[in-house]
Amino acid sequence: MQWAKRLFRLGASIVVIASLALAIHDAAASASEKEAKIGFALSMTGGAAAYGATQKNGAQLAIDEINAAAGADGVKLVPIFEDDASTPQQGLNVYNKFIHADKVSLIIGPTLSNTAQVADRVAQEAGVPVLAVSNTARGITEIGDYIFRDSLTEMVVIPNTIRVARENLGLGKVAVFYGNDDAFTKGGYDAFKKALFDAEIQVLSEQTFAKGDRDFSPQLTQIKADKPDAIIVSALVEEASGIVSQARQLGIPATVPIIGGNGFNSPALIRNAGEASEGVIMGAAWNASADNPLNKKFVEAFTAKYGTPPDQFAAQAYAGVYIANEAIRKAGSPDDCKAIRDALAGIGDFDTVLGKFSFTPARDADHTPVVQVVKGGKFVVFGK
Ligand code: 1QQ
Repeated sequence: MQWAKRLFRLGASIVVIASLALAIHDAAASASEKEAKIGFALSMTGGAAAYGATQKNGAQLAIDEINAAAGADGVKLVPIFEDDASTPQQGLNVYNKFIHADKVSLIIGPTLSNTAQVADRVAQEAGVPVLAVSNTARGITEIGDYIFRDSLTEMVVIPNTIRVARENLGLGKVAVFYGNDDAFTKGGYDAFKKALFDAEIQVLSEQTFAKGDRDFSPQLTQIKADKPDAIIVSALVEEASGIVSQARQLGIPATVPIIGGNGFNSPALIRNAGEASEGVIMGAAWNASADNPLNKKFVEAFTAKYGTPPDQFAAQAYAGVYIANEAIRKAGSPDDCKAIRDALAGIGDFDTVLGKFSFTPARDADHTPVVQVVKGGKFVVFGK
């Protein structure tokens, strides 16, 4: 018995010593390995959660691919995912954690422009570069020279949407419906208003709603009475889904198309509004059918990994990680924020799933927009 006990204790000590030695070895190895911490502030809860979930999947896929290909002397990307809860306050908390506790090299996010407007200021002040992958409102990159985005702005996408809609539908007069308490929905409204004016399309009436509204029937009843050729809507997907469903329930016929902005680019619109979403048109930065080899590979890999095809938000997040990785590699030192910022500014003609990618001198995205329509429960390219 005594012998057995001693033998057991001896065995246990050997295990402890061996695991200590292993731990020391691991620490030494990781100290010599190059790592770049990237903070992801994405909406996992709240009104923008439908966008955040797919952004996270797109980002994770890119990180897995990059790290698998990095090799022994390559830089490993270490993602830190946090929920910005779709609110400016939580976005700010997450940014402060990334900057002061995690000491990240770069931040990707936040999901909403409304959050970016507040949170990006602390990153700019701290000199930590930010790459937005879904902010489309005006005034985001103007916050400062550390703020970049790979998401096309509504000021670029919407004039194209209106032009294509007019050419294909012959719009003469429309009603406009928008959220008046969010940076993105208000910015989208401004962009629509200007594009409609430039295209000489008459605006019969303007209606507003607020975040979290569920009943849109008073405004839609007014819109129905105006008899527009189309309804222009600037909304995030939760409210957009309610507006689309209720418009058809109130008897506004499918011959009066609903035309939306970037908020409509989530499959959640089709899930929530079902049949009523058929024929809804929206401007986008990307469509799944885009015929470039990187995009085909991405759509296949994403579908295989998650069992569902990617949406535009997944594509922009995936492209964002590759753009960030390119800048980190070019910077030469994975935790030098200033060098990473400068390398980001120098990115041009870079192959991505969004096509050849360059930043404008104002650090915005610069590539061709598309127009999508919901057909057979899918987003397909609209127009000639
Ligand atoms: C913004 C947007 C949203 C639709 C992103 C999810 O474009 O907030 O700028």
